[in-house]
Amino acid sequence: MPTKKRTTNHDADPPAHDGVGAGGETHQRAGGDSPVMTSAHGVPIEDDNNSLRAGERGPTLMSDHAFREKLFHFDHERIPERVVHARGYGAHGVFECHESLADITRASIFASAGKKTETFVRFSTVAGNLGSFDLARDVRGFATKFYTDEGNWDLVGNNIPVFFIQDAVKFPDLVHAVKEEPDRGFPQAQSAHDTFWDFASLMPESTHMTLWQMSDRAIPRSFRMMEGFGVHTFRFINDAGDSSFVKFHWKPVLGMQSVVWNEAVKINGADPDFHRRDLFDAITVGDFPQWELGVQVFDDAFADEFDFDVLDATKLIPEEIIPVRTVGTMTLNRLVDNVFAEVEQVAFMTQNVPPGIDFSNDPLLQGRNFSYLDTQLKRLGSTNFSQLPVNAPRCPVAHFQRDGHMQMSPQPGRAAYEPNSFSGEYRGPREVGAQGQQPFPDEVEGQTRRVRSASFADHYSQARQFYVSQTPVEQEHIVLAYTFELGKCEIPAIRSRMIANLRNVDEDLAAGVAAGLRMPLPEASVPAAEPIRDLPPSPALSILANAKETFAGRKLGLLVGDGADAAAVKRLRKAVTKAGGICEVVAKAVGGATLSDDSLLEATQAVAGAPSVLYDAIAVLTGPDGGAVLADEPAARDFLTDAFNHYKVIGLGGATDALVAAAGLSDKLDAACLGLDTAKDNTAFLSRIAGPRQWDRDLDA
Ligand code: HDE
Repeated sequence: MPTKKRTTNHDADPPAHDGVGAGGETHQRAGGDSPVMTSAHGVPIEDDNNSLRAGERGPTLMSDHAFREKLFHFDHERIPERVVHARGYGAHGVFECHESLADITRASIFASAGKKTETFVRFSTVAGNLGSFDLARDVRGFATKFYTDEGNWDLVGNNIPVFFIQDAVKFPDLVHAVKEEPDRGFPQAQSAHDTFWDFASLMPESTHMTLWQMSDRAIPRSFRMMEGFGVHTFRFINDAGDSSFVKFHWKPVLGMQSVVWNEAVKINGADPDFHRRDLFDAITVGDFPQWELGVQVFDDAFADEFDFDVLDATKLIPEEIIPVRTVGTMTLNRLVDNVFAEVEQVAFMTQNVPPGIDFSNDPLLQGRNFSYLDTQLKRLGSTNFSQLPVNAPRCPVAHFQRDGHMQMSPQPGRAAYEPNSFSGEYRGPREVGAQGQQPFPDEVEGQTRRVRSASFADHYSQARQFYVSQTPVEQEHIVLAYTFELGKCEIPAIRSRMIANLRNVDEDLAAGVAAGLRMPLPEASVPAAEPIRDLPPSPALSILANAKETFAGRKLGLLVGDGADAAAVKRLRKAVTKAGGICEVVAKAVGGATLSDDSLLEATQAVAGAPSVLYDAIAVLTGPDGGAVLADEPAARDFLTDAFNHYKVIGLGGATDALVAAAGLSDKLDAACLGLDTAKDNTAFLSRIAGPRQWDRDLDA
């Protein structure tokens, strides 16, 4: 992997700030490379350090327009944050189509193999506010804007293929339940509190989604290592007007990885920006994240015979029944220039679909199609938000919509209406019939009623299928997660009601949670529909069963003590880089460590600021002196103990005994604690870190 650094253009030794204004000649250049500072209206600024005063120590004057403009703009810098998915991070990219899908969709993005379309992606957590932390146990948003040549397509998905509710009318309730409790303003960015589980336990349709949310899917290692899903059933429509149903999937090329809960809790303290930093760093060094776009395409006949309603967003279609066909690759290859302008102002809307893609009658999707347009006006304050660079289509835009706040376009033409009898430049655009976006001519029948179809009623069978598709380690994590979250509920009846629902999913799961909480097992709740008990496991649903043997895109924390063997350090760093990973040097002080050959190895992090939770695996290399020094350093001891408790692979080279003993691990080292003294050790270590964590490690020993 390249190890290019992002240019900082940093002046290491700028002139000291003396509070005296620039003054003097300012018309073209202020000095060096700096352009002249101006007001928002282009007037050069005389002095950006002192406001205009009447007398040297007198009052500030209203006539200081430059000062007033600066404060005025600052006072209005904030816009309302998103009501959900407030905390996010994004990047630009490109989607490349692998094969023509013209037989099933007329969407131009899928017209031919090799066709490229610009994209912008925003990843997010759901519940937390803009300033919350990245490793919340939460669903991740995975929203993609494709700037197609027939208009924008926004695939506004999540990293979990199902949702909490079936009807959009319950969305405000769900969000109010999961957000901070209104009478106290906490807890922030988490579902581990009474109101969320009160709602979830009273809404059995959310059970399947809570299984996913309590699984390791909700604590991903990286945005780059999680799947994405369009969730709803959509429609493809081809040139002949034929339609098929389609579900969209994103599969990360690096494979899926998650962290463990105790690690997530600590990452939030050590680096609340863990996920955004990870994306930033990867793109900066040219290790561009990639996902394959996949589709599950099916027809009405399948929809009619499937055990569940394909319009129900609390259900998925197992890949073993309808395989995911890979149709293209997205590569994120460009960071934003300005987070506010792009990540905050990007406006995703489910209703943005180009010709060839259409909606199904999923009641959740139908509700979203109202909500997203509405919310953008609230957030961005003008109907012209579509003109912001990140939102603007890359294809021509022509209509008779006019004016409004912040109109950027000097729209030409005399007639701003249709029909008109002008010609040429005055005439304006006209609709194009067959070329335009045509709704699928769906047959609609039945009475106008507020009703939930009986075909949506089985809330437990797929929840159970998800659970039985997990490896034992993953099942244990789910039990622990429910136990943790329900343990944060103060009201025992809420815990009990949730466990009563879980009994309809899996008796061992319910019993495990009840035991974890030290509560009696309640009676099972009465399901709305008798669950289908015998759905077969779907292996595609497990993260661990599908893990890739690779260290690519991951990070080794190399703790180096004074006197460490210079050759061993060099060998390890080279091998990790060759494997596509990053080797970050950590030392007692950020200034670095002195190696056996007396060279100074600079560190990226001091160990006190770089706990091992920031790394996928760790290694310690030290000489006799350094080992003892590190043993005296609490953060160095925790570095080792935490890595061990998080089942990580550990490499130990040189005189590490004192540190290992101080970390309390002398008698515990197991098969995933490997030596690092020889080239052969190095190879074995590299191959081991490409594999899974040491899940069967005995933490009680
Ligand atoms: Fe959203 N959702 N949502 N949602 N959603 C928003 O739009 C909404 C749902 C998702 O990075 C809001 O611009 C309703 C499902 C993502 O900018 C809002 C319903 C899925 C993002 C909104 C849902 C999502 C949002 C808030 C129930 C996965 C972040 C700010 C019917 C398929 C997009 C905004 C970004 C954002 C409404 C349910 C994904 C209020 C009414 C299901 C990834 O419009």
